[in-house]
Amino acid sequence: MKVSIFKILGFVLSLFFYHCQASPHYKFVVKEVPYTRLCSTKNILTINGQYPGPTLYVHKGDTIVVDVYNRGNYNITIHWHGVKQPGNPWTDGPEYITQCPIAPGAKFRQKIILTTEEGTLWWHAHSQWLRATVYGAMIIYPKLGTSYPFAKPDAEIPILLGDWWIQDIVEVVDELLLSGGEGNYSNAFTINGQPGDLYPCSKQDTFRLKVERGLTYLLRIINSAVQDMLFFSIAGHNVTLVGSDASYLKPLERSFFVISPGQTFDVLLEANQSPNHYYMAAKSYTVAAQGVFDNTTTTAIVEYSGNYTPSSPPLFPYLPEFNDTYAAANFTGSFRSLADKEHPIDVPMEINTYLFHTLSMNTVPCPTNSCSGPNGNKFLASVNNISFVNPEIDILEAYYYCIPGVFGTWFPDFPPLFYNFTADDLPGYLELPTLGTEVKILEYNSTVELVFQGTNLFQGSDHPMHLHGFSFYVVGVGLGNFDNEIDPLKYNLVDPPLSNTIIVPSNGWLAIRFKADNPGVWYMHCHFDRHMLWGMDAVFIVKNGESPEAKMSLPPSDMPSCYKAVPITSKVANSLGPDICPIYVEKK
Ligand SMILES: *[C@@H]1O[C@H](CO)[C@@H](O)[C@H](O)[C@H]1NC(C)=O
Ligand SMILES: *[C@@H]1O[C@H](CO)[C@@H](O)[C@H](O)[C@H]1NC(C)=O
Ligand SMILES: *[C@@H]1O[C@H](CO)[C@@H](O)[C@H](O)[C@H]1NC(C)=O
Ligand SMILES: *[C@@H]1O[C@H](CO)[C@@H](O)[C@H](O)[C@H]1NC(C)=O
Ligand SMILES: *[C@@H]1O[C@H](CO)[C@@H](O)[C@H](O)[C@H]1NC(C)=O
Ligand SMILES: *[C@@H]1O[C@H](CO)[C@@H](O)[C@H](O)[C@H]1NC(C)=O
Ligand SMILES: *[C@@H]1O[C@H](CO)[C@@H](O)[C@H](O)[C@H]1NC(C)=O
Ligand SMILES: *[C@@H]1O[C@H](CO)[C@@H](O)[C@H](O)[C@H]1NC(C)=O
Ligand SMILES: *[C@@H]1O[C@H](CO)[C@@H](O)[C@H](O)[C@H]1NC(C)=O
Ligand SMILES: [Cu+2]
Repeated sequence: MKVSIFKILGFVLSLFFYHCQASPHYKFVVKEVPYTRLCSTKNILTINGQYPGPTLYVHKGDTIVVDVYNRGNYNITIHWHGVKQPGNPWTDGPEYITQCPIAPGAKFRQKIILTTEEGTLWWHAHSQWLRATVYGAMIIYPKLGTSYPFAKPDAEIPILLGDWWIQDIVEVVDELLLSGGEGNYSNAFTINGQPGDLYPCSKQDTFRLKVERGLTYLLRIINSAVQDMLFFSIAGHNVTLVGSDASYLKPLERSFFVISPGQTFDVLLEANQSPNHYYMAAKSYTVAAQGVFDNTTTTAIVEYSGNYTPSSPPLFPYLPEFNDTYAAANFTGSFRSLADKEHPIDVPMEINTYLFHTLSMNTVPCPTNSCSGPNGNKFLASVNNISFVNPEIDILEAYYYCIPGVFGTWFPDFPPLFYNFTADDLPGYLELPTLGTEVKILEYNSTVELVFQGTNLFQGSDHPMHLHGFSFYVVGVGLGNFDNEIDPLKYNLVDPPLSNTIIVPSNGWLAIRFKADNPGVWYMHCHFDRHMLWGMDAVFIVKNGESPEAKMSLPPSDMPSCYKAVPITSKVANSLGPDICPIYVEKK
């Protein structure tokens, strides 16, 4: 058999092009697989059988395609956390916001459009709490031919912080909904899926990071826990934060840090200590330190190579007290953008849309005080006193096809009532929220300043707020009530960090700015899944602009739809008005 030289050359060339083509393609098969942790085995949902799920490796500016096959028994959606997806809310993922869930047996081809993001992001399920096991890292390298704004690290390691529940996660949520209380807490935290040495039946599988003295490691750290902010530290070593949420920062050297669910950090670890075994450890940061919470500690081991007798057990790092708000706020408040020639910032300076959102915990009465929340009441949560209720048809579909009666457009710019938001003794009647499915409509290109104000209703709490479709500049943060006269004078408009998830401090405020230049439907929510489930979420609709680039793309052909579930009586008659509906299309 003769094989022509051209065929061989062609094969070599095709390999070459396979590796540098701009549109990598991934296959995600959602399926149930048994996993054993903490001495007990349960079936968990995974992608391709992996827990944590597969890492996506991409370059800045890539567009990638992921075919998601749902071979599990639950409705599911997948979200690409921190990817702005310009004009393409269709494959963003949050259930009942931009799509109906992918039903068991169904498939959805999701396009992920990267633009300015560079560093670390992640992907996770965005339906119920399925992200407890369905999550993975997304590593975004600089464009080919460009480099990091720091010396090239010798190796890069994803560090996914997560949690483990002995109970089935769907049962946890069902129980929580039924009882109206807080439900169960996680039983362990994990590093790369492993609880570590301090838990039963876990020691043999503890994650080990082998290092060589003199080398520098880029840790790509993601907090994928369902419910907890985490303190993190490595014994004997300071680490240097150089990026967060796929945007570079001025280097920040610390002996420990705090990371909220949804946040991602790029951290340099220099292996510059005497060869030994050192624990890396994480535990909860929570202001509810007297209440119930997962107070366990997860560990992994940093192991130097070479001949030596390691300390046994490995050296343990200092971690602050569970409720050390000062330590947490000091760290988060110290982030600064690089803001240099190669990484210029673009903070909106002229604001035309001012928004003020109160973030509150709420309670509502239950018949015969039968719920397991405080005083037999049921827990809810709200933004501007509206506890968000998921619609049956997703908002994007209702918006695009002008389906009436799905959502209202009256999400308020300001809370209905101004009171001392952070007072110690707020009257109980204020804890009752309004239920609603309201959106805030933004004109294309509007410049938005949004101040989050944490309230002390029921109990103050930190809230890691996450916005889909945008990165925003964090221009100010403080404790107590926001002062409209004084606080804006102290804004950082020079080198504010660019984020997609940020901790609004307990009984404090935080101000962000962004330009609404991404047409579509974009979810905003607390990244504690409990708070999100209770209604601490809201939706922005950014209208189409004039030019073709300023318009939403067309829906994908295999878009999971809830449309058929609801009979449409009138074709176009809609309560939203033609000004809001971008296109009138009759759905087939
Ligand atoms: C799955 O999603 C469909 C479409 O929204 C919905 O009708 C159905 O009730 C969901 N099933 C479950 C178990 O949530
Ligand atoms: C919480 O989890 C435990 C097992 O870990 C289980 O026995 C219990 O029923 C669960 N629910 C509640 C409300 O505690
Ligand atoms: C580690 O960083 C802290 C600041 O967070 C500094 O005070 C300390 O000296 C540093 N330690 C080492 C060993 O460099
Ligand atoms: C964690 O909480 C349990 C009971 O809730 C308590 O017995 C234990 O001492 C706590 N552990 C730590 C490390 O605080
Ligand atoms: C942390 O909790 C302890 C009790 O567990 C309490 O004494 C202390 O005041 C709390 N600290 C803060 C900063 O709230
Ligand atoms: C953090 O703490 C240091 C040392 O106490 C202080 O100088 C700095 O201003 C604090 N930064 C923030 C943002 O709180
Ligand atoms: C609001 O409440 C806080 C906490 O109790 C208190 O320190 C502050 O003085 C109050 N502010 C006003 C304007 O009453
Ligand atoms: C929220 O709305 C409910 C219902 O209208 C009202 O009873 C409650 O006082 C409001 N609370 C606040 C903080 O605005
Ligand atoms: C939106 O803003 C961009 C950048 O500032 C500008 O180039 C563009 O013309 C604006 N478009 C509209 C419709 O205002
Ligand atoms: Cu929250």
